[in-house]
Amino acid sequence: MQHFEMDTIRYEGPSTKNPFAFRYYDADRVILGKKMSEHLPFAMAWWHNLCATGTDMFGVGTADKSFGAVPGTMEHAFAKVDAGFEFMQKLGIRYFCFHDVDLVPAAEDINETNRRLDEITDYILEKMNQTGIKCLWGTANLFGDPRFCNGAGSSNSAEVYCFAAAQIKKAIELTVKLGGRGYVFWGGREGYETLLNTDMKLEQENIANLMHKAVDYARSIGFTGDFYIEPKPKEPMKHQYDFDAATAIGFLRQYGLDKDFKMNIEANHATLAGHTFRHELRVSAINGMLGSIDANQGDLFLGWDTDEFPYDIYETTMCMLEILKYGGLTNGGFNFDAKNRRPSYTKEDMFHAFILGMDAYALGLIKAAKLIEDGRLDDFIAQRYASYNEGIGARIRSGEADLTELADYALNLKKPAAPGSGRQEYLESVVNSVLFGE
Ligand code: XUL
Ligand code: CO
Repeated sequence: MQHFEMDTIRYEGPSTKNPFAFRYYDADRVILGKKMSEHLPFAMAWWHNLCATGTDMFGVGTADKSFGAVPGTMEHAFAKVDAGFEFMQKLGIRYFCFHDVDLVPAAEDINETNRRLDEITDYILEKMNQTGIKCLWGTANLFGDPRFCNGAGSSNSAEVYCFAAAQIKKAIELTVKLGGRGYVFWGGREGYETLLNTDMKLEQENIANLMHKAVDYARSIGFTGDFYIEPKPKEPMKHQYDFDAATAIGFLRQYGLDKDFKMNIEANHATLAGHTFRHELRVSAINGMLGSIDANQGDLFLGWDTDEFPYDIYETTMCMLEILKYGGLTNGGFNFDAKNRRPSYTKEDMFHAFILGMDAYALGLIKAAKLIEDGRLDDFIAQRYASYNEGIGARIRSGEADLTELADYALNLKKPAAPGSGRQEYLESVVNSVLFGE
C-alpha cells in the first residue's frame, strides 16, 4: 500500500517551479571532492515525521498520522514503518533516528513493551535490507513518562533510576541490532526546577554513573559507534544539566566519559542557550567532539524549542563552514529534528518541509565551499594573528617565554603597535557577495 501520492523527488535546479523537486540538493554533485550525499547524510526523525500530529498546549493535533491504522496499536506501528520507508525512499533520505517509544505503543508492563520493540525492529531490519536505508542513531525517551517527572538518571528515586537503565539497555540493544552509528543522551528532565529540593552533586554523579554503565554495556555487545550528549539549556526542565556544549564537555571530562562521547548539536538548542548554532559547533570542533547535528532552526521571537525546518541560508552556510573545516562528520549526520508548523498539516507539507531542509543545507554547503575557495575570510584570520608567527609571538605560542620575558618585552617597547581593525563589516560584505553575488 502506498501512503504518499508523490513521485520520487528529483533535482531540477534553482529555476524550477515544481514544488516537488530539489532546487539545490543534487545527491551526486561533487563539492570539494565529495558527493553532496556524502557531505550531507540526512536523517528522518521518527518522532516528528511519523508520530507528531501538531498537538500543542492549546489544541489537539491537526495532521493525520494514522497511515490507515488505529493509533496506539501494533498495526499502526507497522504502518508507520511502511510510511516512513516509503517517505525516505521518495526523498532519497538514507538514515533515520528513533526513540524507543516512537516505534511502538508502550504497554503497562515494560516486558511487553520490550517484546513489541523486538517485533517491530525485526520488521524495520527487513525494510532496511530491502532499501539500503540505515539507522543513524537511537535513543531512549526518558522524559515523557510521568515516572520521569523528577528526572531519569537524576531522579531522586532509585527505582525510577533502574527503569531509566532498563530503557537505555533496551534502546542500546535495538540500536546495535539496527546497526546504528550513534547513541544519544538528551537530558530533557535531567536538571532541576528548584535547588530547594535538589542535591545537584548527587544527581550529576548518578547521571555520569549511568552513562558509564551504558558505555560498558554497549561496548560489551559490540557497539563501536559514538555516544552523544545533545546539549539544551532548558525546556522541559527549568535548568538542564547539559546546558550547552561547553558545559557538557566539562561534565564529560570531569567524569572520564570524554573518550566515548561527542556532541550532537541542535541548532534551536544553541539559540535557547544564548549562543549561535555556529558557536556550539565551534566549541565542539575545537575540542574534537563535533559528532552529529540535529538540523532545525528556532524563532528569535519565541523562547522555546520551535523545531522548525531549516530555512535560513546564513545559518546553514555557517554550519557547513564549520563542518567542512572540521573535515566532515564521522559517524554523525543531519537529523531533521524538525516538525511542520501546526497549520501545515497535509502529506504534501511533509514533503515540502524535507525539500526545504535538504535544499537549505545543500545551498549552505555550496556557499560554504565557495567561502573556502574564495579564501578572503581565511586569509584575513591568518593575517590577523600573524604576530604569533615569529619573534616574541612564536615564543608565546611555544610556551617558552616566561612572564618576566613578556613584561620586559613590553617595557622595552614602551607602547604597542595598534592591534589592527577587526574589519567585521568588510568581512560581512564578503560573505554577502559570496552568498548573493555571481
Ligand atoms: C528535544 C530533542 C530530542 C532529542 C532526542 O528538544 O531535541 O528530540 O533530539 O531525544
Ligand atoms: Co534534538
